[in-house]
Amino acid sequence: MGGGLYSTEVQDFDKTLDLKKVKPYGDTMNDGKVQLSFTLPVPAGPEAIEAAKQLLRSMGMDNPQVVFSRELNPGFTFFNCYGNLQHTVNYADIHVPKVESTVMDMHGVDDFIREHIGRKLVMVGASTGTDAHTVGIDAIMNMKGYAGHYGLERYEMIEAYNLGSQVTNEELIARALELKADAILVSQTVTQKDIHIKNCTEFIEMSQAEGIRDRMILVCGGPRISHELAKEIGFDAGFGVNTYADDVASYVAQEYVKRNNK
Ligand code: B12
Repeated sequence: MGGGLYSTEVQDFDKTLDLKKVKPYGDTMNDGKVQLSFTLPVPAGPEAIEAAKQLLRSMGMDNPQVVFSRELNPGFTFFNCYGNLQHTVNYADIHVPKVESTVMDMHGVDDFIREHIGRKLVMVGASTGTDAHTVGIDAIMNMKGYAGHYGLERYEMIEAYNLGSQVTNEELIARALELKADAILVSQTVTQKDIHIKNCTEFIEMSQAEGIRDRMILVCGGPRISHELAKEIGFDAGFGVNTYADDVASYVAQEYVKRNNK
C-alpha cells in the first residue's frame, strides 16, 4: 500500500474509510467537505453569489454554499465557500519518490559521523547561476539555522562552506575541489522558463567532466525541487519546502557511510 504516513488508527476508528476512495473530511467520514476561497472579477450581489455557486458545481461540489462575500474593489468580489466534493482519490496507489534516510537531530548526526566516519564531513553550498535568493541556502547552512533547527555551520562534525548566491557552476565546482568536499549543496529558487533545470543540468555535466560526479554527494534544494526531479537531472537527492539542516545532514552522513562501506 502507498502512503507511508498513513495511520491504521484512523481505519480502526472508522470502518467506512476506503483508502482507494478517499474524500476530504469535515464532520463525518466521506462527507467530502471542503472550504475554498477565490475572487471573481464581477460586482458583489446575488448574481455574483450565483456565479460562485455555479463554479463550485462545475468543480464537482454538491451543496455549494457561499458563506461570506465582499467586494474588494469596484468590480471584484471575494468569496468564502463550502461544498461537498464528489471526487475521490486513490491513496492506496500513491507512491512518491523520497530521500530514504533516517532523520537525526544535530547531536545525533554529530555522533553518527564521529562513530562511523571519524572525521568531519566537508559540505560546500551555494545558490547558483543567476539566482540571488539566499534565504533557503542560509536556512540550511547558517549557524542560526531555521525554525528552531540549527544550520550545518553549527554541527561539530561538519565543516560547512556557504558561498552565497549567484555563484557560477564553475566556481562552485572549483571551490568544492579545492576544499575536498564530500558533498555539494545547490540551491535553486527561480524556476522561470525552467532556468533551474538548465542550470542544474549544466552543473551535473560539469561535475561529470571534472570527474567528481561519483566522488562527491550532489544535493539540490529549493521550493520547486522534488527528490524525483533532482534524481532525473542527475543529483543524488533533492529537498523541497520545509527542509531543515537535520534532513540534509542525516542524508549525506548516511549516504557517505553506505558508499564507503561497499
Ligand atoms: C525574498 C524573495 C526575493 C528577494 C531575495 C533576497 C534574498 N537575499 O534571498 C529578492 C527581492 C532579491 C527577490 C528577487 C527575485 N525574485 Co524572489 N522571492 C522572494 C520570496 C518573497 C521569499 C523567498 C524566501 O526567502 N523563502 C524562504 C526560504 C526559507 O524558503 P526556501 O527558499 O523555499 O528554502 C527552503 C527549501 O526550499 C529548502 N532549500 C532551499 N535551498 C536549498 C538547498 C539545499 C541544498 C537544500 C537541502 C534545501 C534547500 O530549504 C529551505 C528551508 O526549508 C519568494 C516568494 C515566497 N513567498 O516564497 C519570491 C520568489 C521566490 N521570487 C520570485 C521571483 C520571480 C523573483 C525575481 C525574478 C523577480 C524579478 N522579476 O526581479 C527576482 C530574481 C532575482 C534573482 N536574480 O534571483 C518568484 C519565483 C517564481 C518562480 N517559480 O520562478 C517567487 C516565488 C515570488 C513569486 N510568487 O513570483 N526575491
